[in-house]
Amino acid sequence: MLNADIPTLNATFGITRQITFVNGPGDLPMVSIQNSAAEATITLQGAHILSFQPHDQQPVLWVSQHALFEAGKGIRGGIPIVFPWFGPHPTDPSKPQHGFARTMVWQVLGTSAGAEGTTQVRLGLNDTDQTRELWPQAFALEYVVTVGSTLEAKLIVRNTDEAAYTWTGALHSYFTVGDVRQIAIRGLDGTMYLDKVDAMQRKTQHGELTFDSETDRIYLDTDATCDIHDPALQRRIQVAKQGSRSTVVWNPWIDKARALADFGDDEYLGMVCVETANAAADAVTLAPGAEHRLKAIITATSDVA
Ligand code: TA6
Repeated sequence: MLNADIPTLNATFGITRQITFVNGPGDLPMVSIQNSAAEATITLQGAHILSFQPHDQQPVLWVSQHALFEAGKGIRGGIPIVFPWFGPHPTDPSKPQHGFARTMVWQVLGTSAGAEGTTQVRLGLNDTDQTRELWPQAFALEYVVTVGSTLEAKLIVRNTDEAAYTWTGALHSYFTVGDVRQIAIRGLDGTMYLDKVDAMQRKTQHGELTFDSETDRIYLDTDATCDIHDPALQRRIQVAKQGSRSTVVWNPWIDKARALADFGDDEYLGMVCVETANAAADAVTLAPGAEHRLKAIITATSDVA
């Protein structure tokens, strides 16, 4: 069914003590999920996971204090969905950066209480006149979010068109860290990357990744799990993935943070993006009727070894 008002969404898809539909920040309709393991919220605009917090952890996802919660605007933080192009549009700079999936209103397809106390929400987005103006292809997106002690986010892209097409995208995950200057990301040693802050030069990662300046990299041809080691918060966030050949790592550092209206000047210290992506040379081509599954599996543990 097409999205209705909050009472109708609750009557149709609510689950007692697990799933409630509410007006979230900026009055954007939002799914609020609670179960024995964790809490999470997802706005219907953008199918945007805003928060995920296991009961024994600090918030796993980061959202800026300056984030905009407005119809048609991207939200700075959480997990924006990037589709059908990653970064600027390849030929038309007037089109929105990172595509349109993050700013469209998604439909609720279903909710369920799963095994082992998990809770699942399924959201969908199909092409419309509005999307076809930006990108002429026909598609059906389904986003399956499973909340338990681990957060699983699976984006299924189905080509419902009559011809093959190619897309890029990402689950553009923003993570909370204690102090980005102290963290280390492990899992990318030996991986080639495009360095966006150095004219897209191709470079190779040596050892773990640490941060002392603006960092914006597309690691290519990697299906590795990444671990964010965070001594300040004394925890490790593991980002495992499926159907993803790229991992994007981003921290805007000082100057870029200041230049972004929806990003506090000092907030770069408390976040890092580790994105489950298919970008640049890892673009996905789908035959008519074919589908692709892009999945992030996110687990926080109190462990800094
Ligand atoms: O994924 C990294 C990136 O593409 C950066 O280049 C940076 O600009 C960031 O995404 C945020 O993009 P946004 O359009 O949300 O401001």
